[in-house]
Amino acid sequence: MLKSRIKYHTASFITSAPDISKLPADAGIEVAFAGRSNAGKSSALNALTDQKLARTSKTPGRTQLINTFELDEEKRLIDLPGYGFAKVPIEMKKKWQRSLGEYLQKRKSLKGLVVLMDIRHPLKDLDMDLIHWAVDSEIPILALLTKADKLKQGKRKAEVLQVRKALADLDADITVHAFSSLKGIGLNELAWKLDDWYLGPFVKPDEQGEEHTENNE
Ligand SMILES: Nc1nc2c(ncn2[C@@H]2O[C@H](COP(=O)(O)OP(=O)(O)OP(=O)(O)O)[C@@H](O)[C@H]2O)c(=O)[nH]1
Ligand SMILES: [Mg+2]
Repeated sequence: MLKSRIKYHTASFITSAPDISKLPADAGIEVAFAGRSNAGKSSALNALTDQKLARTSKTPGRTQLINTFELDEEKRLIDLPGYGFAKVPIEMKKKWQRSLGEYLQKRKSLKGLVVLMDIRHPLKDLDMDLIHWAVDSEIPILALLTKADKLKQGKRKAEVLQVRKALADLDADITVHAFSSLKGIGLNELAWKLDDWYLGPFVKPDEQGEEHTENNE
C-alpha cells in the first residue's frame, strides 16, 4: 500500500488524444510521464495506480496516442508517447519532437514532468533535449531510472549518483531516483513527489502554523 496523500489507485482513463491540440482543457494540474520508447512509462503509471490503465508492450513505440487519466476533476496524469524509436519514420519523429516541445512550453496546467530513463543507459541526447525544454519552461522534473531491478544494488546506487551529478550542473528543480515497476523500487518516492506537485509540499501536523525561524536570526 502506498504511503501517499493522494490515492493514486482511484485514477481513471479520460481520453486518448492524437496530438497535443486534442488534450482536455488546460486547467487544473497535470503531471506527464515522458521518456524514450520502452523506458517503462506505461509500466510506471500502472504501478503507481495499481491498475492496468496504460498499455505496456515488449514492442517499442506502442503508445502513440497521448493517454490521459484523471485522479479528480483538477488532477490529471498523462502518458506521453515514447521518443527515439528507430523504426518510426523520420517525418513522424520530427512531428512528435515538435509537438512535445510545444506541449512543454505552452501547457499551463503542466506542473511536473516525470522523465523515465532505463538505468542502464540514461541521459541520451533526446532525454537531454526533453530535460532542457522542461528546465527552460521552469517545470520541475523527477527523473526515474527505470528497470533498476536489472542492476545489483552497488551499481544501481552508482548510476543514481552519476545522473544526479550530471544534472546538478543545470541548477534546476530536478530529483533523481532509482525505480522499478516490477519490484516497487522508488514507488513511494514517485507518489510523494506527485503529492507535492498536486497538493504543495507536505507539512507535518506539528509544524503547521509555526513560523519558520531558521533564516530569521
Ligand atoms: N525488468 C523490468 N522490466 C520493465 C520494468 N518496467 C517496464 N519493463 C518492461 O519494459 C518494456 C516496456 O515497458 P512499457 O511500460 O510498455 O514502456 P513505455 O515507456 O510505456 O513504452 P512506449 O509506450 O512504447 O514508449 C515491457 O516489456 C515491460 O515489461 C521494470 O521495472 N523492470
Ligand atoms: Mg507506453
